Amino acid sequence: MEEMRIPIEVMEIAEDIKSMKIRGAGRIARAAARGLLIAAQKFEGVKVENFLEYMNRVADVLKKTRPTAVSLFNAISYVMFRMVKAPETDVERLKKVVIKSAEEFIEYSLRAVEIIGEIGAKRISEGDVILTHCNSSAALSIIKKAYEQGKNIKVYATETRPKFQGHITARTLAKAGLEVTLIPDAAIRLIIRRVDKVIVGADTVAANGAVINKIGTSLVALAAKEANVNFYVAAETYKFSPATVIGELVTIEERDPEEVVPKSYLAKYQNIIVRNPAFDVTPPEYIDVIITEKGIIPPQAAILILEEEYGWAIADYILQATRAIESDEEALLA
Ligand code: RUB
Repeated sequence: MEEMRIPIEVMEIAEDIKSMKIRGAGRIARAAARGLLIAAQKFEGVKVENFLEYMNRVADVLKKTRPTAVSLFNAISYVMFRMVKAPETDVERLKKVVIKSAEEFIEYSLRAVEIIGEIGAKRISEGDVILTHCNSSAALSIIKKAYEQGKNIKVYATETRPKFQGHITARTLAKAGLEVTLIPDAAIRLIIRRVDKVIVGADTVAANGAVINKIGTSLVALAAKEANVNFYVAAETYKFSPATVIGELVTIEERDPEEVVPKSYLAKYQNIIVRNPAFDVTPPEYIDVIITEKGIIPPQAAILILEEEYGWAIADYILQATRAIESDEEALLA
């Protein structure tokens, strides 16, 4: 039988994530869940094995869009794990499992951002000056909530080169009524002296509490540490990476140099190398707390969140590693 083609709507979601039309770790995760949902709805056929093979192909396409935000992979495994473990033996019922799981994930994710706002706003005091980098829905949820509670706060938003996500942040906050000042990234060390708190989002939180976020975040953290300014990270628990528990490193996305300089520049100066890493790693020593929907934790407690939320995934990785060792040993003995 001919392979069922991946629906155009799913390919469009994948393309929108790649091109950053859909961006930000939370949005990417919800878009991937929506992609799986649409794929399940559109499947035509009655054979379970065909459905599973097709859903795995869809998951692979979505996983290949951007490499750094673990939220993407966690959203996909949330849905796919439930599909694989479901006792259902007919396609229509399996489709329902996928649709329900994807809806559950999306709902959970939106709620988590709201709860982070509620919890994080308690850490914001009247008169605070806050600096944020890039554009994080979780970080903005805290800032907006504190403002809605009547706290008189001001915000510095970094431009966030080369893609200028800071402009989205500035516009969002200004629209909500806040006083916001947009600054070039290079002004961070000068401005930090006027700042009380830094709040940023996360693409991935590693098992040791290191936070991977938009390029430049670790420089903000460095400046904050030097100036004794609190550094908060707002991150839903699906941004914690179970693979880092077994030693996997987080891939830092390197994007097209054309986002940094125009094509004509690259053509003219062919002997100049232009690099465009999209994320960096902020070590746990630079982070005061991580604000999650399950509460506020020190970065060193990331492993506890991972054990609680992703114990099953970690156990699975360890099982795979054990099997690999055993099969190596068997090969040696043979
Ligand atoms: C976005 C970015 C954001 C995190 C968190 O990078 O680094 O800070 O994804 O965002 P990009 P959120 O623009 O390259 O996707 O809190 O909205 O999930």
